[in-house]
Amino acid sequence: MTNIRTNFLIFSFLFCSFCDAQTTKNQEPISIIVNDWSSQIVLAHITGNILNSVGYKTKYSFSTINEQWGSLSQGIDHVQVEVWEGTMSAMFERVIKSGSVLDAGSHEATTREEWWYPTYVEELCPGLPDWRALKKCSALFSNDNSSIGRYVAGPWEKPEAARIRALDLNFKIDTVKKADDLWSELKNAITHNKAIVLFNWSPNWVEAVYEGKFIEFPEYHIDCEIDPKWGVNPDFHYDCGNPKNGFLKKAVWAGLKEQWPCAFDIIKNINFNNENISALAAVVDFKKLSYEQAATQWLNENKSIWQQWISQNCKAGNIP
Ligand code: TMO
Repeated sequence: MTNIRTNFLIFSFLFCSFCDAQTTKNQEPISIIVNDWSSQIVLAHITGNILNSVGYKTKYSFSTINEQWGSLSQGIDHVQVEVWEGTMSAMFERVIKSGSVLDAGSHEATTREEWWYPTYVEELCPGLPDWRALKKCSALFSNDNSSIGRYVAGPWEKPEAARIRALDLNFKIDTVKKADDLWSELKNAITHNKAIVLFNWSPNWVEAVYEGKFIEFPEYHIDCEIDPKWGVNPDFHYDCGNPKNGFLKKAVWAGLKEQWPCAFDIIKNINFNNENISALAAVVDFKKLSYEQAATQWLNENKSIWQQWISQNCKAGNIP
């Protein structure tokens, strides 16, 4: 009697804890990374809402682009919806190789991250967008009446100092703390018709609102980063610009595929083009809606698009 009872208890304990573990695992929130620029945050919220619509729990987790790879590799965070080639390819390729992170496919959008100016600056500094014009006009970009120009950099690591040295530009770097600081610098310069050159990227809200161009540095080539002899300066690396037509990818923690298979399918299908992303960023940075409002508005207006990203066997209530 005691034996049967004990066996039953052990059996039910094992059996139920197994069941619970399965459902609990599936119902754990999927952690979506949010970074510090608007389109990424809106896309993260769009992704979260789509995953919620089929029954998954989600949460948002702030991370810098440098710190995110550790938490994504360890399964502390699970989804990154905007992997930019220009700022992230080196780390991305490393975690893909290690097997801890999966490439969840590319968006249609192509990307560029580079020095940028509003078009009227061409009248002040003829020869732009060719980078050699900056050599003659550095004083125009000065903020302290010196001959040294000021480049306003974003809070994301780029080889700017190396480029300035390799191309022998008379410029100093002023690094702002957040994206909004770039935009207030830009608006201030435009208001006063003052020369400015700052970090910008595409797709972004700026191109939806202002006319401007990227500086054309010598065309990027991988050898520019690894062989000093390559390019206009035989002594230094980085005598070139950032890549043009860079990729924009999605990445997930490798375990996501087994733990939340429908989520994996959905994330692979998520796809935005340049216009979509630029418009979504403008809704926040120009029209001043919140990230969540921008996401909800897009979801309401584009049901036919995002519902196609959900495969038949993953419709609500039926998620494996
Ligand atoms: C990573 N970013 C899009 C801000 O250049």
